[in-house]
Amino acid sequence: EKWPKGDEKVWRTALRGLDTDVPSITKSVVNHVQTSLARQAYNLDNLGAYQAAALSVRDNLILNWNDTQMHYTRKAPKRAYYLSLEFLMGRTLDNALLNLGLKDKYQEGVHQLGFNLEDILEQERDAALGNGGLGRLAACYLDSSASQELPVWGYGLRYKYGIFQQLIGPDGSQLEAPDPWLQQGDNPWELPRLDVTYEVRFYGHAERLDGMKAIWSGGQEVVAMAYDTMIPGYDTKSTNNLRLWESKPKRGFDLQSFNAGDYERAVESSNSAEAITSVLYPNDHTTFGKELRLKQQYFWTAASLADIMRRFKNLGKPITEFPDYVAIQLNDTHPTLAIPELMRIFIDEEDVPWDAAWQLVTNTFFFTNHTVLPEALEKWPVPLMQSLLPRHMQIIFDIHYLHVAVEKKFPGDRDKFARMSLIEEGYPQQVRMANLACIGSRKVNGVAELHSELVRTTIMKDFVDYYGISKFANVTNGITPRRWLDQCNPGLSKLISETLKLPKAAFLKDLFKLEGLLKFVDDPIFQKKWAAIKQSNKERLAHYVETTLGLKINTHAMFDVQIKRLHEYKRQTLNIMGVIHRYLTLKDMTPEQRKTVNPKVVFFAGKAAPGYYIAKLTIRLIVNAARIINSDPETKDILQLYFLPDYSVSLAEVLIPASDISQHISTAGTEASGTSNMKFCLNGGLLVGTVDGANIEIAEEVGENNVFFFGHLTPAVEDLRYQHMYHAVPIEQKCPPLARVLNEVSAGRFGDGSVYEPLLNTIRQHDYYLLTEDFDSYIQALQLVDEAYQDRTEWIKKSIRTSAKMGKFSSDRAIQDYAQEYWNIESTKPE
Ligand code: GL9
Repeated sequence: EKWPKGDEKVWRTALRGLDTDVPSITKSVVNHVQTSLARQAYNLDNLGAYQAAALSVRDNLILNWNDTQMHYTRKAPKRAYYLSLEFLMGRTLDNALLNLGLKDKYQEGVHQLGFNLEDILEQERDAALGNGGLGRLAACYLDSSASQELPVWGYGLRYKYGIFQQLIGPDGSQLEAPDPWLQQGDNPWELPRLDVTYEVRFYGHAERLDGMKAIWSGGQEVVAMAYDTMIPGYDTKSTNNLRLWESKPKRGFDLQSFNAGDYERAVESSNSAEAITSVLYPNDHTTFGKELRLKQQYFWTAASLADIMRRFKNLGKPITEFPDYVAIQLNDTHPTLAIPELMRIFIDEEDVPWDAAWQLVTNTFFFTNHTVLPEALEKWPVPLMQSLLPRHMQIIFDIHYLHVAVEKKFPGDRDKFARMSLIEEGYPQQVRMANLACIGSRKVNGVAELHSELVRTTIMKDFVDYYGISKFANVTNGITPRRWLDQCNPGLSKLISETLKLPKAAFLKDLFKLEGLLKFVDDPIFQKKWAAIKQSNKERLAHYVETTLGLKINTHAMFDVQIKRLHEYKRQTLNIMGVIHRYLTLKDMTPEQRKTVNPKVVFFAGKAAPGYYIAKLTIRLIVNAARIINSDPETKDILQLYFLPDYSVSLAEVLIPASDISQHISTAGTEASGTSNMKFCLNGGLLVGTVDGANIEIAEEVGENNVFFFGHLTPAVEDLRYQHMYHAVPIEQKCPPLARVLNEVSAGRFGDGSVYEPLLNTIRQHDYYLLTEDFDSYIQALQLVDEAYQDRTEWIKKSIRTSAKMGKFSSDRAIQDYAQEYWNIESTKPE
């Protein structure tokens, strides 16, 4: 058949693509107002303007996306797939404009139409399909993959409700409201793929056939439907895909029960299918063993693997070449069921013998661990798995027996064998997902040097003995400099570009180029410009706080920021106790003494898991302490305290560029990496922190004299905890200043003290996170921060040096590492 059909000349003109001059942009926006939105062009609000601009930008993305995907199909390179239950994307429009290089033109275009681009951008709701660092890391990695023209797709779930909206109640407690992020009308950034669907089975029975094969049948089937989100690369046409699955009932109604007159049951089964992708679980670092969560995990891995398998089969290659075309990264243990699922496909559907199938599987998967906290290690009860996924439970037992071979390598070491087992004994028995992920993957990595070392020496120690060290490596996390410098801090990005005499793309694609700034550290004019940008970012934050909370902030004070999920190990309690200590110290001073004190504003933001009682009490204490401190006429000019509700990616984009100092103060050995620490430094903020996670590598880059370190080191933590358990010294002796703070809280200085007893007792009693051990050195470190800030020129130099040395922490570097050392994939781009 002739191609194209019809008149070739007509086709060629029609296919010319989109013009991106300003008149074409305004025309496209107005067209979308009139057609896609069916609205009156002369009577448009900011929301309408946002929607039309988004649709217009999307047209560009779709064309690039089509070309990129077509190119991948034709060229058939090896591809990598990033399986993550969380993608914390934030807003898209600004990022898409910057990556396409169209921001200035859209700014001009919408201006001509009577709108302000900044106001339009504010209309977009965050896509908050993640809890924190792990989900935001996935988002940064997608940006870096596309920007480096790597054939990488993300796979996740399209939750109807993202992370809950946080409200603060009248008594200062966190309240949770649902986040119906899709209810703004259409989400312009996703393409529903009515034709990309797979059936996913639950329950039923698995019948063993000859050999290792089985037939899994019966039970309940639901449908997974794909929604595609375009991921534009920066300064390239390459546009990758994030495919999110939505669950739907197999048929609108179960006709059989409908016919039987059981209308209610018919509707019920349709409800339960939809429930699977209805909500993101809001827990971080804890697992609850909920059946619906396991359903989410299987639903997502089964649909993703079916999709990957279909794409592989279209290549027409023998099944034995699967790992030559497919690499799959498991983001934590959440997608570990992909391992038995791929075994099931190979054995039951593709007739691959067991050993060969295991060989293929273990050459396909790579596993990243994101925490060593024991409460985060996923385990699923065997009876639950047996009922929900009977065939997978068989396969896991088969892998388990195959794995019995470990006993041969370490004969007689029954303890070691028990620790390495896939099945934890007990009532009920449980499947250990980290062990399964480890033995089913080619490589295992942690997310910062210290963390990877802890993975090797603690949770994976026995496996290191068994497989050898080379299977266990490190990839230090990174952040995308597009969003976390250019987008959130355009002033700084512009100054850097002017100073280095380089186009922005040069350092945004090669962050090591920032080192060029070191030459200007002592240049007073440059210092002044650098400081002026920080100042205007502080004013931008103050404006935000004033318009949203109605509070006035002293922008000439030092801005001290701690923003992250509320968790005992992250020690927001240490911070708030430090603030109260500062308040009490100020109160002890004479008015004259107070006049010599440099003012400081302390910001907190972050969500607590809805069931995490102690974390929620910490929020309540911060909010109520803020009410007292901010209204104390003796101190309010020199100490202010704010808890900003509903922390999000968008709020981080305002807070981070405004910070002078930020806090990363986890008990040593508990924070795997942290990634906001990198974001603060990139934007010229300094760190006060413990010797933990990526703080250590940041200090290696910028020099220890530019970081305010304090506290005990990781090797001391275990012994200290042991002492606290068995030879506890009362807090009054151990740490009198902290004891005083606790007593003031207890005595009701910040509202009914009895409310806080359970929180205070975590410190008085076992003090598992060692606040009493680190408090004194913490206060000293803050003292040094105060002193350093007095010498403003020296501070600015530190700030410039810090930012200049952030090259290593670009997610481009991290993704290159994965691409070369793990996935074995190469860059490739459409013409
Ligand atoms: C985390 C670690 O706690 C962080 O230290 C790390 O930077 C990120 C990304 O590797 O992963 N692991 C984890 O479970 N979360 C992390 O942030 N939790 C959340 O995302 C809430």
